[in-house]
Amino acid sequence: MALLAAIACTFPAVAAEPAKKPNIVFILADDLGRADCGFMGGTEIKTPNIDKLAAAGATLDAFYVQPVCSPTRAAFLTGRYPMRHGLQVGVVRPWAQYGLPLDEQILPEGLKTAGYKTAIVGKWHLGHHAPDYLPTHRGFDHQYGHYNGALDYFTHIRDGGFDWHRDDRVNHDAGYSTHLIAKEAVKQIEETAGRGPFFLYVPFNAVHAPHQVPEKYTAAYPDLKGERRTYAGMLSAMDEGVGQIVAAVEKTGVRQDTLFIFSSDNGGPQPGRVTDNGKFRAGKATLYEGGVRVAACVTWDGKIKAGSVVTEPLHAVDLYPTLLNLTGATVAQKLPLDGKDFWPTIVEGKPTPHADILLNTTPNSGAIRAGDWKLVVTRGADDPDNPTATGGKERIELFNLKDDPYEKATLATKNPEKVKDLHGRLDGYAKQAVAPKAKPKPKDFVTPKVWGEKD
Ligand SMILES: [Ca+2]
Repeated sequence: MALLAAIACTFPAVAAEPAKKPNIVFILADDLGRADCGFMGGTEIKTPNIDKLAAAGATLDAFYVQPVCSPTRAAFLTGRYPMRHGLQVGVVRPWAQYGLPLDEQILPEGLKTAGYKTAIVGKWHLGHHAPDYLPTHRGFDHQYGHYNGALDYFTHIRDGGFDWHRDDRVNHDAGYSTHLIAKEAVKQIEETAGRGPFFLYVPFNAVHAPHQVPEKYTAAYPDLKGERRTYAGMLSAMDEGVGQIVAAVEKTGVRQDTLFIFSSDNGGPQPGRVTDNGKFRAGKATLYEGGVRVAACVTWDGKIKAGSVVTEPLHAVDLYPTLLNLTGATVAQKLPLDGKDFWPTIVEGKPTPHADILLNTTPNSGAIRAGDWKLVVTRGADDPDNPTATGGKERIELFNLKDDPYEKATLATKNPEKVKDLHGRLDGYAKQAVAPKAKPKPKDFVTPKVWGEKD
């Protein structure tokens, strides 16, 4: 009896309380320079709210995304590299007759199986030519914002078509889109917090071109010039919105139960003129670090160590399995995943779960990172109007990112074995790619009055 009692004490009959499912707030900036926020070393532009959020959690120093907008969104929503979706070249342009393929089981669909309320507030950019491709048909309970990139921040028009929607129906809320997105995100938090777990995805169209902002935001930057000054104001406006979102989470009493993720969807365009990617090479639309290694942080009070820095390489595709595992979702992607659960890397300091990370593969280019080594191959320029054409002779660059993080000197000729290894891995991925879907604008294309709605 004494022995049984001892066993009973060691193994209590009452099961441990299951971990509480966190609310997830994912704030995605658009075309943000890697080094423009204070938490990534920026000094010119004031981002106190984003910095405060980052300081409360982990900064991701080697978080990789795709070189442009749509593919990064496809990657994190599916856990699969965009070359599997035909989205590896360019973005989903206004006239595109395709989107994120419908056989993908995307993140909000998985989270709903774990009891989550799901909302997208901001930019979709994954297809709007047919209703089945719109967010409310793809696992989002609620949608607010726009489908295209690069819309006018005040008129909400892109290429002559109106592009502002609520629950995938035209909406005429007036105002600066960064303000509208922040306001709606706050409203969503107020309405859902404390009523079960929620996933709130907030892809701001800030700080993407066209560079537009109410004048009061640029007043803080008298020393900056031209588009850089406007961009700084736009980032300040987005930072203010981030502050409002975090405040709403705190005010509703769910901060301890909320995981925040902040990232850019690609590196800064026009680095050195408009954006600042720090010392990292090049910017948006390239496979150099300035194009794909972005500003990012994750914060969850009490779970992720405040002030920590994760230097292990991770990729946007990892969010899918990481978040589904965290939330106990039971139904997920039926298709093979590229992403891996990075939670142990972030909270326990474990190494990256990846043997290698594909940065992209197209008929004209490709890049892959394995350990400290990175291979970049270029055969020609990726052209969304002719995405399956292959270019000329292949140029190969090999970098050791530990010794040369800014990709100044290729080591390809000195390390033929390493080139062979990485090129073999890259070719292995390339063989699995489906043809890029991008096409030129059809000559007879007529812009609808409202994007996503048939005239
Ligand atoms: Ca972008």
